[in-house]
Amino acid sequence: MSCAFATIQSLPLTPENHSINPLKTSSPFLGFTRHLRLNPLDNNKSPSASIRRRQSSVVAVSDVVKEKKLKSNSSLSNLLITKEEGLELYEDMVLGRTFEDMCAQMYYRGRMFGFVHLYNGQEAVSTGFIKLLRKEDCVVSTYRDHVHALSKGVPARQVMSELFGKTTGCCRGQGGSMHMFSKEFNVLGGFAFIGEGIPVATGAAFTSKYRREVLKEADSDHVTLAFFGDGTCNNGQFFECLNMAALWKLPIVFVVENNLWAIGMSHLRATSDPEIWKKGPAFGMPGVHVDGMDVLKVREVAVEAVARARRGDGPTLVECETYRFRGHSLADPDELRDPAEKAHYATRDPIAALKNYMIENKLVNEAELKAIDKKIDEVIEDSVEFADASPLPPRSQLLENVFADPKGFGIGPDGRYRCEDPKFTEGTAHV
Ligand SMILES: Cc1ncc(C[n+]2csc(CCOP(=O)(O)OP(=O)(O)O)c2C)c(N)n1
Ligand SMILES: [Mg+2]
Repeated sequence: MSCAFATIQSLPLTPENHSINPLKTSSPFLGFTRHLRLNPLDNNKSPSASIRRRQSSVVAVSDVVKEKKLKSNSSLSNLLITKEEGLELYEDMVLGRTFEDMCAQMYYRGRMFGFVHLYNGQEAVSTGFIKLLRKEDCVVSTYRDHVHALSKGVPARQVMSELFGKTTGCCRGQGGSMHMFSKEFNVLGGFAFIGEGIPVATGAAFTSKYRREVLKEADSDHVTLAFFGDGTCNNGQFFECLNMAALWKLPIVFVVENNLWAIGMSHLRATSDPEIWKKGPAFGMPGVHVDGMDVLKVREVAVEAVARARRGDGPTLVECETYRFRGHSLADPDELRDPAEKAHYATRDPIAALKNYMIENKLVNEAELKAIDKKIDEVIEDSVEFADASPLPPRSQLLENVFADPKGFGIGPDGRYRCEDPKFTEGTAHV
């Protein structure tokens, strides 16, 4: 696998090899990509039709397994994971999915406020990457951040309480859905502005390197993962940070969760070259495309990308092709995406795929997985009860950590909090 990374990195960038196809490398997991021949301006080819055409080249777990079995007569010696690893991945994905389903219920019952963006369908990315990390490693997320925080170890109680705006939340109820933060677990946010987290992650990676090389702290080998979406890759911060990270060989992995949509804008219509992974080699770092609906493949790529960062070899850009099973946020009726496209990805549910893999390979039985489902149901129920019973922050906490002059901002000329005015949020964008 490392050989595939080395191949990508060491090639000189010429027009001939600019479009490197890592499928030709030695690993079936690393960097396979489609040769997109899409013209976003061609009206005869709708984005969704193009997406459907691409699916033929997406490799499923079962294909990889078949391939491995062909190479070896021993079916058990060549499994992609151990039973313990499989159970850990399964439990983490079920935790993410069940948590988000509960969020939807609580949101529609008016228990949480503001915008809530769910992660259903994308679990293989969070689990495949974050479960490989150590506690000291950092994760930087977006507004779709609950599941990243959970995978990193932030207890469900703290995340749910944060969503309920309670003092027991991981930000004492001051952050809400889009701003998960945990000093203890090194979750550096939750960011509502797209691309805003990428420089923060780059700074965290710089800190690790500075500590090791300048302050001579030999144990400072922390890795930072920056998660962000396909739409965000058209923002300037993305390019600036790729440049800095490559220039300074920072211990960071840029993880693009390409769910094909930025709110209602198709990735294929918005991006001049939709193959995001290619931007890695353009900056002198490996760029990898992976099937983000397949936790085992994501993990295989993540193992190498994280190890590369930890041993001081620098950053990697990983594009995970995935799909969100719900609308952009819980306020989005999700009427723009083609039902056929949604149905297609529903058949590629990453949790069902891992479950089938483990059962087909006799790593686990149904009863063992059901026991995990039940345990997680209890964890989520408990998180809701805990959040419900927790106190609301005092009003005096409202302006804590607000650095702008509260007069005119939080407090009006009459000395009252502006948020008490029923018209306070009038005119605010609803996305
Ligand atoms: C700087 C900035 N510009 C615009 C927005 C409005 N906005 C909210 S979500 C979003 C789309 C982001 O899409 P993507 O990066 O693909 O992430 P996804 O929602 O698909 O996870 C936009 C443009 C924003 N939050 N921040
Ligand atoms: Mg997107």
